[in-house]
Amino acid sequence: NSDAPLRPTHPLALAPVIAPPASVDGFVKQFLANLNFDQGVSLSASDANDQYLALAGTVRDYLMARWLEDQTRQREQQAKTVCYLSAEYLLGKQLDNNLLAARLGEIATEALAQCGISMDDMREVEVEPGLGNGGLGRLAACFIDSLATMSVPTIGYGIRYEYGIFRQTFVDGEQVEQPDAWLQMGSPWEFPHPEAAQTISFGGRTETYDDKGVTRTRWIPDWNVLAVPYNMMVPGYHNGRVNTLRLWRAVATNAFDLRIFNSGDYEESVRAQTFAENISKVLYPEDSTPQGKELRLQQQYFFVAASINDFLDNVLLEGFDLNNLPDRVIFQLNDTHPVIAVPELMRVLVDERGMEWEDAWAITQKCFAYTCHTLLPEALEVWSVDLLGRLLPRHLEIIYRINDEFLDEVRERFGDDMMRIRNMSIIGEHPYRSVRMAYLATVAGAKVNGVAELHSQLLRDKVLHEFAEMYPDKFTNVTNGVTPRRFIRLANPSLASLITEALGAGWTVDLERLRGLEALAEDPEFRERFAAVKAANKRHLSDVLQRRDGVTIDDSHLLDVMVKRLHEYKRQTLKVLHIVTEYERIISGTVAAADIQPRTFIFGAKAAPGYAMAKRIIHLINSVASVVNNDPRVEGSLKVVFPPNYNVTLAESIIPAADLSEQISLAGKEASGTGNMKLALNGALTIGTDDGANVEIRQLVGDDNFFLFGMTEPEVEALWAKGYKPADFYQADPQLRAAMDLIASGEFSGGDRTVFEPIVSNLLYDDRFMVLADYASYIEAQAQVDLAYADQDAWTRSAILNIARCGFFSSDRSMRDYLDRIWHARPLL
Ligand code: GPK
Repeated sequence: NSDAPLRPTHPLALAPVIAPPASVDGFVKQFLANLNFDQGVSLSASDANDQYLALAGTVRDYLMARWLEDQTRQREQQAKTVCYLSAEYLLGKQLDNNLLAARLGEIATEALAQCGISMDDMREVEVEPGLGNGGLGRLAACFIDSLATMSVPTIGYGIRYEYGIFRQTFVDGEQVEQPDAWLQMGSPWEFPHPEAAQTISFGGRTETYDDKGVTRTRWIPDWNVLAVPYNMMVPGYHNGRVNTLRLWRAVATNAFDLRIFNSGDYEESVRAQTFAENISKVLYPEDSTPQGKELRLQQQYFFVAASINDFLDNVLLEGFDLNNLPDRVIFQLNDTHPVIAVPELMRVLVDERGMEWEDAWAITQKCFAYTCHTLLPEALEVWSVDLLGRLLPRHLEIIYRINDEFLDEVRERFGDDMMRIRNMSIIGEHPYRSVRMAYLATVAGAKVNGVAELHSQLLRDKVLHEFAEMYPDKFTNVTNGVTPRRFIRLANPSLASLITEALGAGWTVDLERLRGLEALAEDPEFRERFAAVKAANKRHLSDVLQRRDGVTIDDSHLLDVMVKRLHEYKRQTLKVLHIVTEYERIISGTVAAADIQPRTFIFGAKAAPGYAMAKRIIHLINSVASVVNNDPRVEGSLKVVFPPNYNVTLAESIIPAADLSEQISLAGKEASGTGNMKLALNGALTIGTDDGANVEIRQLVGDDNFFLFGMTEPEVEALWAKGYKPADFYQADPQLRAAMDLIASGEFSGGDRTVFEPIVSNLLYDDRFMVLADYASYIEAQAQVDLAYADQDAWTRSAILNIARCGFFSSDRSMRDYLDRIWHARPLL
């Protein structure tokens, strides 16, 4: 009968999946087939972009069998899955990473050479997907790399933004943002699955109805969009595993209205489509400060609703008993952006799956955990009840009920303490009624973690202390980490070879093995080889910058690096004051240029487009750079380089070349930092405050190999309590006065005193981040840096010790901590 399934007769069709042969010949054939059949060009007619797309397709083809096998394996084993919910993944380029994971680097390079193509040209063509802002987004990318490498069944869920983080350009020293059209030339690493789209609803109202004598609630939304999944491979390193990153794209449910189109109103006919597609149009370029934009809440609900329903509908087997959900999944909330997932899971369980509220709540509380990434109060997201109720009326009701029951619990525990209840309520009343997303996440989550020891401590003691009192066991720490594959093995291949030669190859997946370098730090020959690697990395950076921006750096200079988002709490202005101080000391004749340690200062920093002070600081850095770099009096002694559009790709060239890592935030403000880890692991010495993960770096590398300065967090608090007057510090310190006066005089702004006046007066009369209070200590520590650098061999020894002792900062270790302390999931067999 014609309904009977066809039985495969070809032997190939019986194999689970097929992969091309792992040989140069096999690669050439597959590459040419992709070029001809997928790109539709012959080799002789192809351009670099065609070749890149075919190459990426070829690498994909090699990974495909493993990916498909892993999907089967995960379905069969039904093991607990980590669902990482993150609005950002700052992935960086994929080609080298995937070649490395699949051990295809040499084969592919040779195969391309046989086709007359250079791998370096292919690397140039690739555009990095900038689907994140900074540390938080890059952390998510490191985490999924580690989870794949550790064979942990994971789905990364997020948003496929059509435009990622803006491309930064400088016009007369000021930041100008350009859209990041990263998809324009094709995006070979993703697989769209329109057939697996989820419908996501918004707006409308709720109503109650009678269901066989039980009163239930349902949501009658008034508009919806389709969420189309785009899957990306997340290959583990050398372990044959490939996990999935699933990013959602918003598409209109009804493409356009043909009737209106035919009537000639073309704009109106596509209005609905434009509206829907705006949801995944662009990444919000905010870092640490949420903007209360409706579209942002739409984005958040859009991606978490799609993710949760995808997991329940498509990942779970049919007939799965939802009472067992906590054994099958943990949804990790990467900051507050995905927290609307909590009421969404409740809504699905109660309204759609008919579960009792109490049962659903017990399950929900076991399925979520929350990572907080900040200490700045203004960065804790809140949504006005007004907006939330309009966009997601049922979710607001659910949040109210969660809060009512939670506050009953608070009363039971602590009595009718109005103050406490007002402080702990998920609903805030001032300045307007709003939902405090961090509190909702804390109440709903099985665990709440900070991202470095000090940060987790301050969360317990300050930001969330009343919650910590109520639920002491909920709070834990997982110190951040970074992937050694991308940030050592790929970014710093010469260092990687040196380490492998000394210790064997195992360090890439067991970074504590770097300890073995401690003994080698005492070996003069090894130090010499390390110094040669550092110098070569500086020359490589110089080549990159020459090609990119037409600037060079001198490999005899101390390379002083400050790369991170521009934010007042990170204190790029303190770095500028140091540079201006050095400049002023030379031009005023206080020191001879010949007597100072030559330095090149490198900045990399984007400012949120709406953050006026941050943009002004960028302008100041560029202005100082242009004066310093053009003044013959300091030529050969001081240079300031600020390449535009700092991103993952540029980080991979800057970090391996760095001598000095600037981690100079005000103590108690930087949650962790991860650039600090990357730089230390590449042999830069840190100058830093006792803040974030700097504390742990210093403990590990030792005081002799770290330049500590500035107030501690308790000292910061004490100074605030006493009353901080920055102008007093200005008055008391002639060197500080000279530097500030030079900026105020218009020296760096063509004589115009108004341009940087807001920066100067902010420092003098407000200075929320206590730049002036830490200035003297910073300058003193920088003098120590100069002294230390004068002894090159001792410096090199310290650099090696930094690497040897920082194995703890592998994101593999972070993942083990999450698995042990929070997720209780296991690697797949
Ligand atoms: C923290 F709150 C935020 C944010 O919105 N974006 C962001 O990148 C960073 N972060 C912290 O500032 C860093 O200290 C931390 O290392 C990083 O998140 C990852 O945890």
